[in-house]
Amino acid sequence: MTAHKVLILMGSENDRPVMEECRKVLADLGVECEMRVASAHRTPDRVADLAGKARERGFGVIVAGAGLAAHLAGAVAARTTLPVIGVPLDAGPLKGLDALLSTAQMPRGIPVASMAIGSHGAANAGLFAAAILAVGDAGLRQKLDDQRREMAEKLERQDAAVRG
Ligand code: RP5
Repeated sequence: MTAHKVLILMGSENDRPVMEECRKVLADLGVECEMRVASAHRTPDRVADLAGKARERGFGVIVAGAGLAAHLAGAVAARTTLPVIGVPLDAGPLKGLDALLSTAQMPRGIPVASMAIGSHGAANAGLFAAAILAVGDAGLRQKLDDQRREMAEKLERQDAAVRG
């Protein structure tokens, strides 16, 4: 069975406004997703349960957004071989650098893909999740190609306006 859904996890409801960017991107592409709050250190059993059962529940990719050095993406990846995309969030004095390092610097053996800090990373996590699912879904691939073309056309119009 081809898995088409994306599970979006976040460490706190306070992460939600940024992680909604991921959900919006996936909704625009018609990709079904489920969003849940689960913390690597405050609700580790929930994280383990969600990650461990994700494949059998039909998810093909997991996106994990967290701030500070909460290492949610790594904790999720420890429980599944589904692709895990981490979104480091700005939630403290280090402005997300702590979360970036805890996501990007995973030790060999348990990989996570790290996006940029904050809303650009959350949106790109949605696009990257869609790109992974599109490997086995020609319709989704076409939607991603169409988006890229529209983006380029918009820049061409901007260039024409600037050129005068
Ligand atoms: C992390 O700690 C969460 O992902 C959040 O970004 C950060 C702070 O959590 P709250 O105190 O806002 O719940 O686990």
